[in-house]
Amino acid sequence: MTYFEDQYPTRTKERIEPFARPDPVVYGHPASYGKGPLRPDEVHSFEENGFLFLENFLTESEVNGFLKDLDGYTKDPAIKEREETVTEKYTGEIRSIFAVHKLSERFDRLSRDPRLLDIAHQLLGSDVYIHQSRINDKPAFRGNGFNWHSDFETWHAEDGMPRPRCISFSITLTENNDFNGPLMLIPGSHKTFVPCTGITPPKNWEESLKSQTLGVPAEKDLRALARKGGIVAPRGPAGSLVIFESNTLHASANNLSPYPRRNLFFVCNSVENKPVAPFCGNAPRPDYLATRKNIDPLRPVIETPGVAAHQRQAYEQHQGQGHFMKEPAAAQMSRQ
Ligand code: 6CS
Ligand code: FE
Repeated sequence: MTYFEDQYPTRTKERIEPFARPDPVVYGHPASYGKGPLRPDEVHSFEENGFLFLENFLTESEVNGFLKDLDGYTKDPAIKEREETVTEKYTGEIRSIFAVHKLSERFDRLSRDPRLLDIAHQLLGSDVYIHQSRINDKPAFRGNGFNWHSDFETWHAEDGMPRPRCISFSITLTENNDFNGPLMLIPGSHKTFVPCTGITPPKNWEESLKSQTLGVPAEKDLRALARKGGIVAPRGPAGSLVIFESNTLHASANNLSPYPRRNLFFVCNSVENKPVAPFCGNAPRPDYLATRKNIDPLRPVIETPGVAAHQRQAYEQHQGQGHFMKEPAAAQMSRQ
């Protein structure tokens, strides 16, 4: 049986000092960084900062299609009752809809669109699958924010994700501006793993998805990393894309503005990094939060109208050229 040593201890009683992540950010040899939709300088920027911001990634008509679906969901009582839908603690409004790629053909296609998939392959150096998808809907005037955290810290502790070989694609379905609680990131924070104190209670997600208290770094650790890297809040029109590394510290403030903030997220995890038993010791979270069943590599939907012929060719050439890195056997070590 393969065991994994816990290289990222967290959710402990006693404090553990932050440490440099032992794993790479971008997989594959730097000489092959250019093999994919991102330019080498974009790959280096992602590696350095832990995120990349691309404006106008989707066309207005594509965004309107997603918004039409989302409007339908927010008006549908059956969607609100779904286990995968998280509502706001006090207003009862929809806060997040998980497993959105399972809800509609349109979202499923986007999760397999080569414009995203090829970037995931380029950065993670392997086939990928959807670890999690969601829409975070921050309504005008009342949308609540998200506390500072590393997604990987939660996915490692509560989902058993062994290593940070995972990226999030966040697509803005509405403009993200100074006032409606845009995503804030700490550049460079992805290179440091910040263990968090506090034992994880069973079914923690029933609380944490409404208001996260566990897995929030200590203020002194946040202050130190923000002092080193600053804080950036990518703002731009609907259809923009933020690609961020699974361990990049991020948060977002409440939305007191009259402008809704609706962002779509797809999380691509390497097939070399499939979840094992949760490192916090609890039972695994539901599949809509962390895919465990039927983990098949994502294959492109290349008849997507928006995909240009050259992307299709690039994708097809990319296959079977050994660009993908297998996890070195040594990485799988005995688990205490
Ligand atoms: O627990 C999770 O998986 C979710 N929680 C946050 C705050 N970000 C990632 C993810 O949506
Ligand atoms: Fe997050």
